[in-house]
Amino acid sequence: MPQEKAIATITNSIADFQMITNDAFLEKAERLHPQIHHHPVRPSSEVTVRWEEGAWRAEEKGTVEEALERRYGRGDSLILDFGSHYVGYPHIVLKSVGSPQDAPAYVAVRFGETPAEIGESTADYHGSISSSWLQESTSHIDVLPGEIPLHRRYAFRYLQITVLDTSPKYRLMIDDVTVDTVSSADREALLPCREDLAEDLKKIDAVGARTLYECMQDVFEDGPKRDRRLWMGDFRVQALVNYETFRNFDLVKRCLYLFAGACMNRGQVGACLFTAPRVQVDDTALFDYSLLFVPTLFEYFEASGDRETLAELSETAFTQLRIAAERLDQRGIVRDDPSWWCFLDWNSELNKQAGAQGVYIYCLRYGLDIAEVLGDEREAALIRERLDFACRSARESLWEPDLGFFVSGEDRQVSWISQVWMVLAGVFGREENCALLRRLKMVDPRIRLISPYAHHYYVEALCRNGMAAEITDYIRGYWGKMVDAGADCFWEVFDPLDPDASPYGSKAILSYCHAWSCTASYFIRKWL
Ligand code: RAM
Repeated sequence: MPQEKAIATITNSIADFQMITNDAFLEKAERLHPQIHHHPVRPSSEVTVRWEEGAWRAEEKGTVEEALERRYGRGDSLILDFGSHYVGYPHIVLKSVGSPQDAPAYVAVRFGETPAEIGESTADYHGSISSSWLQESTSHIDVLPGEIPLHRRYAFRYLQITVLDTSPKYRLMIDDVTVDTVSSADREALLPCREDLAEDLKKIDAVGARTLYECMQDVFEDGPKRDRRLWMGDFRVQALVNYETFRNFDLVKRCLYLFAGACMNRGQVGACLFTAPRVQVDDTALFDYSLLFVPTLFEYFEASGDRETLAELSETAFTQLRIAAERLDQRGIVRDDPSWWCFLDWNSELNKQAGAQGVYIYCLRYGLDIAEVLGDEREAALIRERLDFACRSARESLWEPDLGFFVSGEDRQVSWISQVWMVLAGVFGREENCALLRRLKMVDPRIRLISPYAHHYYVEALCRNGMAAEITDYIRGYWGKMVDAGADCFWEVFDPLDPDASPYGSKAILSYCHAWSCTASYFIRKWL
């Protein structure tokens, strides 16, 4: 695939962007600011990283004590392994030995969630998103003993320290290395998974729960390395896993209030939010992400029983459905366009029209649930009407009986994700849905699922259609393969057929602890 095709368009700032705030909602979100749990962690060994059999691998070199006894001069380097993935603030104290320190120590540090980020040259990075996400830093230390000044929070398992210079008269030693790890998830609160599960599934569940733990910070972050922010699509699936694991309802509630408290034009929920220096919705609108506020709100109510929040935020949910309805053409089909208007997945060849229609219908159903629970008959009637229209239109304009698939866009593309969302939308009944899912597997259309996020919705479609018996093998074959490849947390992108795939044109910039991939734990705990 040519490079330009592999790199996704990730900007779609809207020209007349405005932020619409609701101060009462933002104040509620502020009051729900989570407590952050701190745990100090030390490295567990020294490793070397090298390229072997087509991948960067870490190999044990010795103990941390041995590394701390060594003296380091210009050009020397060491790599410490913390034994698993952590998010936190590292403290690295250096001291000088030999003659008095007659020049600053000049050191570089690099952090890697995987050995690849240590092995690959960051100077060669030419990806489509900022290189500033690469976790490295250089600094001068004028007075030793002293700490390497690191102000950022890092997400990593591996830490490389390289001495760029000392002086001919003194050497460096490492006095102490710790990391103050942080998460708003209480690790004591993690519900145990079923005892009788097979060991490999327990391992997959543990990696999923760890992924969520690492991403639970001030908000549900998409990835603690990158983008470190609240994305609606990621948040929806994180909340689902959270209900089965840490059950931190307040963090979900906080994020719901943040999205509702800082909307885009006309009250549209933004694709993502920043929380510092102040709450700010990004100027990116994604059709599916805005809509996913609706199921996220309803599922929060189902899990927590918090009817007050459901009532207070219902108008925000209904607004998303109204705005989405405006995008329908006269046939009742979501209008397509060449920009990055809808997400669904990272497949750069994917046409989003049919998938978007599916998301719209799926979210209408949750909207109906909300209206019914609240006894809002007027809204319920309106949604029922929209539902009928959108389903009928999908059957008439997007269903291709000769192919046995839903088609998308002008070129009538058949993709995996279009079928998945149409099944989830319930455009047909269960029997037809099951037949469609079986046909999908058999025919295996070329436009396949790339991100763990898209794989989530495929597995969800199986579960909701009584095909949960098939998910065990699927979880093993997808999330299990990441574990086999050494994942401490699940990755942002994983395509078993193209292990080097990256939507940003580089593997070094990928997030290897990415929230939307933690949902194996949800399926294992809720559906197996
Ligand atoms: C990336 C992140 C995020 C995702 C968006 C669409 O920036 O991976 O998790 O939700 O894309």
